[in-house]
Amino acid sequence: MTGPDTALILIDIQNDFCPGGALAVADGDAVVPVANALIDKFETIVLTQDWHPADHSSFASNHPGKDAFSLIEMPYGPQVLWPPHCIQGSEGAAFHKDLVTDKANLIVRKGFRSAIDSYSAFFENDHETTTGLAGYLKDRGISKLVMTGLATDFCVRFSAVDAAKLGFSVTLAEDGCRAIDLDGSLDAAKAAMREAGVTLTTSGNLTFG
Ligand code: VGL
Ligand code: ZN
Repeated sequence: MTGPDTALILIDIQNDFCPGGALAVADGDAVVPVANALIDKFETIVLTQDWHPADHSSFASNHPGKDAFSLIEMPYGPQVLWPPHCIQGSEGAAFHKDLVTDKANLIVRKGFRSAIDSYSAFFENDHETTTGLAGYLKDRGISKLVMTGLATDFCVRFSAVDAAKLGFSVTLAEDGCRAIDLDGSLDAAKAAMREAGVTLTTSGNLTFG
């Protein structure tokens, strides 16, 4: 069991990112047993849940003439357009049925404002609007984070990098992650995480101290 200064953050382990989902990540459901095994080792567990209104500006369907996986410029910077996914209250937005969610202390929903996406669990895509998660963790005396989930190159990447920038010690369990991998985005994500000081390892190699 880890100490009270450490939390497990499980990113977006939701139906739409698993095989058969609207934005399926190859082998996405393979992360579920890895996440469940980790849950037993932590006192503090936070789940994130991608949670979009149907008119969300990250959906290609809300930009006539634009294709999914193309890039547009938003007031806050470049944004990939996605197939509609994780619509609030839908089955696609629900956590994978085998994920053990009962032990979660907090569920952080993100991407709920139509005008702005939120990959990171800490800041929306303008990199300024906070979700409040850092305050929650700091108030509880948590300084170390273990992260895993979906997708490595988007929500996991930005959550891990933001957490490291905020001063948390961040370890990524790579076997509990799967990537979308658009145009080299997985390699870019790994480089960005390493650059930010995130430790990349596997769940079997985590050292708890
Ligand atoms: C994600 C794209 C759009 C993710 C969420 O969880 O990585 N990716 N929304
Ligand atoms: Zn999303």
